[in-house]
Amino acid sequence: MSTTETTKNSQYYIDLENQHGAHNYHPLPVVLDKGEGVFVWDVEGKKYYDFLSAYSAVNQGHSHPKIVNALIKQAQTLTLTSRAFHNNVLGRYEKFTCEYFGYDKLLPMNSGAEAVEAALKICRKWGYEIKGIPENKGKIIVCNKNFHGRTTTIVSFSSDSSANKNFGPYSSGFINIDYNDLNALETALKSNSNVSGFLVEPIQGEAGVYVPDEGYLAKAKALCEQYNVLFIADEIQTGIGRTGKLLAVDHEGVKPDILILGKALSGGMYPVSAALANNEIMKVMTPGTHGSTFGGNPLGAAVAIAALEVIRDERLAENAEKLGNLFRNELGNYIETSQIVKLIRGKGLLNAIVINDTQDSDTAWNICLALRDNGLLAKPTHGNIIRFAPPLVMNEEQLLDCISIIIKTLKQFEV
Ligand code: IF1
Repeated sequence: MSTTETTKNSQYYIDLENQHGAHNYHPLPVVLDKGEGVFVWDVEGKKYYDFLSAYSAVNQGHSHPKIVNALIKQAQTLTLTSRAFHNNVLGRYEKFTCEYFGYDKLLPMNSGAEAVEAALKICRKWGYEIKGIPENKGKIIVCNKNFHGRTTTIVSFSSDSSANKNFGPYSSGFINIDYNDLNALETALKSNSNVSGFLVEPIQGEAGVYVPDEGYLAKAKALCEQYNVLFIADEIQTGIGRTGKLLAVDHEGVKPDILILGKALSGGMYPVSAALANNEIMKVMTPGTHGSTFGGNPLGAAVAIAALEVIRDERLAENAEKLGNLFRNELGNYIETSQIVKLIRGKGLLNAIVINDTQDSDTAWNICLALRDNGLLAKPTHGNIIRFAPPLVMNEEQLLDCISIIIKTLKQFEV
């Protein structure tokens, strides 16, 4: 039966995905067809506040005009050359981004996982060629409850069985320790002389927005220096203004040896990611050691320059700091008397509430369905935790409106 344009409602599109798409996600039942700033609209024309920001990829707001214009202009000129030849945008992007974050060199990739994989390869090669670790004996320390992407090597060191079950045999060369545990890190460093790096999220996003103790990142970096190990910060979700500073590590003044960026590096406009490091580390990456068809393409490079300029010029990190404090204070007041919410945690505009129910309960999911009905989109992470991460362009009036929607919705679930 052919459907006319008017009858193509949400269910039509959900059915299409269900029939023709792999079922590797369980999305909230809402079908979006427009985004602008902090708002998205569904195919029935209903307007929502976006409180997920595509997992912190849309920090600059949906379809930011400056980034859209950069995309259109470059798309009409030159989109892809491969790295077989130079182009007139990549070098400008590399210079701008290296100066913006304070590094000598940038290795351009596309998805976050690709940038993580590139960082792992840089770290391993540095371990063998600079630190002098015997070849193929290198180890990289990672944290339990990590999330760094979905490749077979990355899921090899995931502690989440749903992320790696039946994807073996697993890559070796990783040591798992508990997050936010400096003794565990020092013990691992003391008892393994072949460690080349420590890969860590400054805040564990997927695990449920776990903010480590104050000083954890600085002391971890100091331990890495003491044992001549590279401190690798995965700022794909926490970076680019999300936590109230340009980078989450900036809250502790920590300078990673390798910085990994993605998501909002392009403002959610195009897959752009990167690994940044100084010359004494990045020099191990010589011609033929790494690459990618789209890595460093002029379209992504032009978009990324515009996306970073928006973060800088609109002072979005500062806005995230201010609005994040307001968000936690206002919700914190409500939570003091709530039976359904245990706590709120986060930094800047990366926050989460823990629902007072078991991990396998569907309460958090049902709360997100009710939030959707009340005009705000969010999604649970790991059972009973709901992540709240609006675009950083939100203003105080909009945030207060969202807070009232969230509290009104939570009250529907109070016992
Ligand atoms: C999914 C999670 C968030 C990331 C960090 C690397 C990557 C991510 C800290 C890989 C990606 C995305 C992936 C997406 C959902 C989302 C996610 F739930 F998976 F864990 F945000 F928390 N490092 N996170 O957060 O970047 O390859 O995706 O570009 O896979 O379901 P990517």
